[in-house]
Amino acid sequence: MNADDMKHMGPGTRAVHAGQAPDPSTGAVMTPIYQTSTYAQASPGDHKGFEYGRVSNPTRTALEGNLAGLEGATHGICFASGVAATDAIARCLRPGDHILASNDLYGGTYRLFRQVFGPFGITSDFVDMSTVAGVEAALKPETKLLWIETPTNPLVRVVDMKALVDLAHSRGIAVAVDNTFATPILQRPIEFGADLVVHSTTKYLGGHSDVIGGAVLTNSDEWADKLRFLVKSAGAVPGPMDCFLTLRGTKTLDVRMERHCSNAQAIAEYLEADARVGQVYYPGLASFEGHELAARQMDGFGGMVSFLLADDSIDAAYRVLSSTKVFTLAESLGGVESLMNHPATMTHASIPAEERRAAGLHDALIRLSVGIETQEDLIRDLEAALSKA
Ligand code: P1T
Repeated sequence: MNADDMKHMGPGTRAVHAGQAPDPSTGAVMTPIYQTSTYAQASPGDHKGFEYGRVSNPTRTALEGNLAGLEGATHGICFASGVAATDAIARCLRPGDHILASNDLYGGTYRLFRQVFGPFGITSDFVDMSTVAGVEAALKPETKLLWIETPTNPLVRVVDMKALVDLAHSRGIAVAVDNTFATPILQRPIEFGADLVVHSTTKYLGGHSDVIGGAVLTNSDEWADKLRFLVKSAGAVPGPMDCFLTLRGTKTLDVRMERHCSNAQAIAEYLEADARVGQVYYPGLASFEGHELAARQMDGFGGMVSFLLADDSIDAAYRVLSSTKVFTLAESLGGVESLMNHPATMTHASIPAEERRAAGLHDALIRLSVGIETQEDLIRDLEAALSKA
């Protein structure tokens, strides 16, 4: 199937087939792991489209085509990690430029913008993106990039992509959406006008917690050229084995997301009904602020749930974080196995405590990445842990 055929296919078909065809030299149905650093040339410049492994690799090309197909993009560019993908986009800015990002976002993105790009004269601010007016007020004449996460990490706030894209484009500002939490099964930011879609493929796309990777998907030839130039020149590329593992992961993305969503919905409802639990953050709850917007712009509410205990002390949170048997206490998310995380000391520790708190991220917040295990086992595990709170 070519890219035109693929446009008419559903997400499950795209996940399995986009970017991949039987290997032309052997007919191998699954994309081989082209474990090579270089490619033979018949005479200088006479080659089969591949010259050197940093620039391109057929396993990587298949993954790039697959991810582009899933996001409805014409270009896919893969990186060694999610932060390497973010880094490449920020490298396209110039000293004096300004990034406006969500104040609830992955801590590593904050650290990259502030501590790595700040000293090069690229400034950044982090604001609540729940209202267009709030974002508009924070824009500066030098703002060149609007960085959206939706749902956000870790408070799963839902951001109105269409409204913010319209605002940014009216000022000539590029929009990047980190779609890691939603995945292209649940939301495709390009449909809302985003210029760039970013993924930590380490998460749901890989899906098995066994590989680190990142990707940028775009319909812009200009952005794709800039990013491919950076792939070649800065070299943060994923190896062929990692691309193969990620490609193996995306084949089951559609079915995995169904289970992540149904398990997360059941867990969020269970937690909301329990007196030992305080606020529950999940876009699938009718009581959640972003619920209606999520229902409009997403095809499901995702697998990430955060919550506070009614006793919102750190001690009580630590007791719960240390007493589960099915949920594993670990950073990361999006794998088949359920994980539990304490953002304040783990994934978001690089954001200064005052800024975290001002953004609504409580020190005792617990974040769940709900896996695909049997639902009753997950709920029993949480029940036992809550009894220790
Ligand atoms: O870990 P890496 O593949 O480099 O991806 C960075 C990244 C980018 N964007 C989002 C929304 C992310 O959540 C992450 C990584 N996040 C975690 C490790 C975490 O546990 O939140």
